[in-house]
Amino acid sequence: MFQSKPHPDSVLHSAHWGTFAAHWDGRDVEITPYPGDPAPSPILGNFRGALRHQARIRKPMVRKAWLDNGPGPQRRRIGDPFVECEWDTVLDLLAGELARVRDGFGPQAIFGGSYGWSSAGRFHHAQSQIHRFLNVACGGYVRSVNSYSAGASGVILPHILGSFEGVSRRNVTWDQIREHTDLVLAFGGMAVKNSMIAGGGISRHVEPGAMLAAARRGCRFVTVGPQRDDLPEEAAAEWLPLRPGTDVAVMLAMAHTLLAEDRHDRAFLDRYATGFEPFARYLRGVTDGRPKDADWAAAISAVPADTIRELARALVAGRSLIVVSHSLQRAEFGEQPVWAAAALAAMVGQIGLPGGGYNYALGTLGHTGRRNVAVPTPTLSQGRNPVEAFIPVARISDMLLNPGAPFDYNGRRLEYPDIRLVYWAGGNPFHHHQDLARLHRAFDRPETIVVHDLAWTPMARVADVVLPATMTLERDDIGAAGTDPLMVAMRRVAPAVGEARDDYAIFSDLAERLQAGAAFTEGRTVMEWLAHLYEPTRRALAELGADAPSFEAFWERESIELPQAPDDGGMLRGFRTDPEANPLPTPSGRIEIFSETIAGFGYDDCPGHPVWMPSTEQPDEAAPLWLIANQPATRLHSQLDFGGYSQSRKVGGREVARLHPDTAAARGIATGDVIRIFNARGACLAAAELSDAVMPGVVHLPTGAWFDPAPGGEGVDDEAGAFCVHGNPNVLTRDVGTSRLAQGCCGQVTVVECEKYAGEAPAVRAHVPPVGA
Ligand SMILES: Nc1nc2c(c(=O)[nH]1)N[C@H]1C(S)=C(S)[C@@H](COP(=O)(O)OP(=O)(O)OC[C@H]3O[C@@H](n4cnc5c(=O)[nH]c(N)nc54)[C@H](O)[C@@H]3O)O[C@H]1N2
Ligand SMILES: Nc1nc2c(c(=O)[nH]1)N[C@H]1C(S)=C(S)[C@@H](COP(=O)(O)OP(=O)(O)OC[C@H]3O[C@@H](n4cnc5c(=O)[nH]c(N)nc54)[C@H](O)[C@@H]3O)O[C@H]1N2
Ligand SMILES: [Mo]
Repeated sequence: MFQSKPHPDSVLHSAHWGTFAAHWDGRDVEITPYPGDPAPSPILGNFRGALRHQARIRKPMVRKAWLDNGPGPQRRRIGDPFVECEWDTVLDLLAGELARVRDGFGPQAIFGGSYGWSSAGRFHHAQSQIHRFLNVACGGYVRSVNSYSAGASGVILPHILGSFEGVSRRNVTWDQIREHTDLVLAFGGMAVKNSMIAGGGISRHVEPGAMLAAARRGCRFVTVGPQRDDLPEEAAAEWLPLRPGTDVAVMLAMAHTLLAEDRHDRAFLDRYATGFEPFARYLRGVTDGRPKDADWAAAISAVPADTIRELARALVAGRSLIVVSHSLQRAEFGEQPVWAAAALAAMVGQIGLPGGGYNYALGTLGHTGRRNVAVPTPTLSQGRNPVEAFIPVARISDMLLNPGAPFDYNGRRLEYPDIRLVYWAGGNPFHHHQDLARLHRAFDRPETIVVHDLAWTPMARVADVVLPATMTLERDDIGAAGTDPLMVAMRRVAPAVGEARDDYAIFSDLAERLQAGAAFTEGRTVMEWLAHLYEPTRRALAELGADAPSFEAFWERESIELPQAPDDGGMLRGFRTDPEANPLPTPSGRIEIFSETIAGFGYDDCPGHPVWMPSTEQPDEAAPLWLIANQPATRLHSQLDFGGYSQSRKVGGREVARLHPDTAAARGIATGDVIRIFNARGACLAAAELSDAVMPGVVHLPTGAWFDPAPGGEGVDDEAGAFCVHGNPNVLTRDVGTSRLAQGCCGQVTVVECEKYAGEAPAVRAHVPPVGA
């Protein structure tokens, strides 16, 4: 797939999935992974065939109906025709529309949350660019808070442990695990296809090697979850199949075992935690008459009771680490597994020890398990946003459908703003959001939708104004992440396709038309910006006495190594060492097993200590199977779905859904069959693959296949929901918040039925541009 030796004319570049050398021969790119990377990601293969793919947007385009009828609520459909526009014309039109909304309704009528991963470069980072533009030129915007990744954990961890970063990114490292850990108990696993990714770039994929070394030393890895391959072969792991959404029952039962057998660390709890007593009463069943013992949890989770008890004992028998992946909390009541695991780890008493305790989300991204960079990395200032209104990021359909309606969030009662204009750059809501039929209806409400993207994603196809953005390989930038030692001069590999322009160039020209040109550009060219963003890093390097080349020298060398902070366990180690001097930033300064603050909110869906609450959606006759809709192994989200590697893993152009041979046999399904996966919200087609790595009763369909409604262009029926012929699971997922506390997304699991598709399956046309393009 890759060239082993870089082409002599290749330049260094970087993506969220790895550092690489690239060479453009006028038709395609040759990619060579960074030589220092022990396990390069195959996702690099998605650059093959991508630059000049027909899915690229080549000209500014305006949706015909919007051009003809003007701004206003309207039916927007994926199959709508578009009209080409010259840059000057479209920028005049858009500047006029932005001014109309800003001056008529105020910036609180503009939704600029623009959630999405965009690309690795820190200057052309689309989120930074759009937020800076809206602040400088439009007086601000309605923003979104938290993420689809960590919607529930991002809100609950500050209440109970104090700092999200301190429990995820600056905690236990892979080096500590190699050396110290005896048992890693990973709820949701630590799939290496996930840790291949790190926002801003990743030069070395160390996880498989670290797991191999630890396993060889005798470290035991256990993955708990519906799929076996959430831990790699290197970990030589045990797999405990678990019914989706039932982890909390298992965690509580482990806690119960420690309590009943008096194996919990009472001295640790006394010194470092608060609120253990009410939790212990709940474990014993004093409050509800139901002890949370292993037999109770076995019936709920399908994990045998003896296994639960044995693992609980193993947790206190040596150095143990409890890991909870993001996936567990991307579900209804997703706050609970994050909190229950913290309570269990507090009872084990190893929080803050090398290689032990609790590391939230270790291995779900390449940001965790590493030392942090000791100097600041380049960041573009976004300016100040004076608009107060915001939404928890996954409440977008709720906001657009119910302007003025109240909602709860983290102890506050808020109101959805009334949005007239939606502006998106660097994200794909038809990838990231749930219940796409509902999202589709929600996008009928705004008066105008603007999108910058490099390709005709479904989001671009429902927009009114579509501006072609360059892709990362078509511009110069700096790649850096706070968790990677390599800072990369990302040099331009290929000329821009068609009339595509950098987001920065587009926003500069729009700002100029809105009398904010100089404030936006500060008079800098792209190269001057890169030098400007580089300077704080260079200064900090010089202060440390480290190698601190000038910008020109850095650009010439193409990369520099940044010094790393010590592997010191961060906040939790400091707390353990001296809890009086280094209290946790929680109200009590300790680990909160009971939170007065959360209890004070009075939410029945997130009470004052961790509790077991089954999802309100359970398999039934109409939808007897669990669907796992997780991160794809073949790309980052929906990015470059049309690229070489992603395409090579589809079957008949469709995404692959895995199911257990027994589940398949009961439905007469064989590997390679086109299947229809459906529930009350919609349906999608996928190519079946039988696999015993998936537990019976579960269908696994990763996200990222572009939403492709059935022929006729509509594909979204008010009655039948959305029908996607390509395999996007978000036509099936549920658009509800995790709880009133965090309002995170619940995209990870839902319930479905599936069947062999009868008749001729419609061809996938997801990557064919719309009429007029
Ligand atoms: N059912 C379900 N849904 C999920 C998840 C799940 O597990 N299950 N996971 C969720 C999670 S954790 C996340 S983070 C989200 C991810 O959701 P997103 O971040 O929205 O997904 P991406 O596909 O990364 O979208 C990035 C978009 O930016 C475009 N882009 C790239 N570079 C540039 C650029 O320089 N300029 C511009 N203008 N555009 C650019 C790409 O073409 C792409 O369309 O999805 C969430 N959705
Ligand atoms: N290749 C690739 N890697 C990625 C991404 C990508 O798009 N592609 N996205 C990145 C991003 S933005 C994020 S936020 C992270 C997300 O990281 P995660 O959310 O952790 O990743 P997922 O693959 O969605 O889920 C991991 C596993 O959890 C298991 N699981 C699902 N439900 C349950 C459950 O109820 N209980 C248990 N115990 N296990 C369950 C599934 O078997 C699944 O394979 O991944 C990152 N890594
Ligand atoms: Mo994410």
